[in-house]
Amino acid sequence: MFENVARKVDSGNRVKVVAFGSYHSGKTSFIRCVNPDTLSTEVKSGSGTTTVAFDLAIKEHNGYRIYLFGTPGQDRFDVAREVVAFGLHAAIIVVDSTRGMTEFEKGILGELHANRVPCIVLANKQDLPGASLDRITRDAGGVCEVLPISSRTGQGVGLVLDRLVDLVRAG
Ligand SMILES: Nc1nc2c(ncn2[C@@H]2O[C@H](COP(=O)(O)OP(=O)(O)O)[C@@H](O)[C@H]2O)c(=O)[nH]1
Ligand SMILES: [Mg+2]
Repeated sequence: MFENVARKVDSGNRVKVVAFGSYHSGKTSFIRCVNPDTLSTEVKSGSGTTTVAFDLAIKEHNGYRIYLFGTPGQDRFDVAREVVAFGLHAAIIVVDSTRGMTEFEKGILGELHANRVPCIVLANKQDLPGASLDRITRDAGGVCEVLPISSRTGQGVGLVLDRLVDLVRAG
């Protein structure tokens, strides 16, 4: 899925970041936390809502213009994920820290790592009892940085943007 990775930033300092993660890990919430004006495509599903295309937040940060895309987490949307991921500079994997990394999330992390895509794992939902940062760090297997966040309270979100810019700058 990651054959088309952008290694350079254009003259407008535009950076494409794509958020992955299983169903209900908090991708849409994180992207809304970055920019509350986020455009989303959600439909009613069961007792809640689910993303059927992608979310997009645009955020100026440290001299860069970050385009943050969210992908649908369900298995059957693999083609949509591939389309949204095209030409990305960096990726984040949003994980629900109360359930640990899913096999799907571990698979995406492995694929990102194999293709040398700069990546951060976000241990989301740190505000909930039962959230474990250690477990997510173990699950990630030391292949990339793991940052604790809460998309509900906003904890850690600014640092994620700092680190993404650092990763892209480092190439
Ligand atoms: N307590 C808590 N709930 C969260 C957090 N992030 C997301 N949620 C909730 O988890 C559910 C799924 O979130 P959503 O952003 O739609 O997940 P997505 O399927 O990955 O886009 C929603 O009910 C959110 O309100 C968080 O950091 N803390
Ligand atoms: Mg969503």
